[in-house]
Amino acid sequence: MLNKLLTLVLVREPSRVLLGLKKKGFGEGKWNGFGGKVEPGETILEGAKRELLEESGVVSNSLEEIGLLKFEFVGDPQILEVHVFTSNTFEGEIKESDGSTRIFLHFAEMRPQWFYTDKIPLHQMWADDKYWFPMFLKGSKFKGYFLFEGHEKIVKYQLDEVEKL
Ligand code: 6U4
Ligand code: NA
Ligand code: NA
Repeated sequence: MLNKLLTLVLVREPSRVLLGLKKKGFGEGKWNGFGGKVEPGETILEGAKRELLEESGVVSNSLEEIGLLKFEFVGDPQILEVHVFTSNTFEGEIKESDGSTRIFLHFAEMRPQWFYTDKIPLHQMWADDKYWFPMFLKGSKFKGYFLFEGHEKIVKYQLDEVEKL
């Protein structure tokens, strides 16, 4: 069976990372980067750029691929292949939560918010993030495999810092 291709984009400044609270669907209730399924006819990079715009409101022309993560769930033959990108520039306005946009944001899939790099909400993120986020924060590239039982428990994993993906 073919892997399911997904993207994940982490916009960052030197001391902050932009995350979104997922309000519905896969990963509901968790903070994460922006991303989603790669659609037929688009490249993985195009998919990353599109999902970033749809979910956060900003455009990045400097996405750099920094991670490749494979996820398997006990009892499910499908492997999720998540291509992780980062960007340290963007254009446009982040759809952040303030009075004027609250009604609109009520219907949005993600609620964006900046987090200082020493205050990443790992306890409200996917369980694998605590392993690879430190690698991302220090500027390393990484490749990993995680086997989940349900959506919270990691049964086994392998994770390596790499020079090249
Ligand atoms: P639709 O069906 O359009 O609402 P779409 O936005 O295309 O969904 P979605 O939201 O299902 O796709 O994508 C899942 C997102 O979650 C992607 O950005 C990848 C990310 N993701 C999935 N498993 C993850 C995990 N274990 N750890 C992590 N991010 C994960 O940090
Ligand atoms: Na998504
Ligand atoms: Na999508």
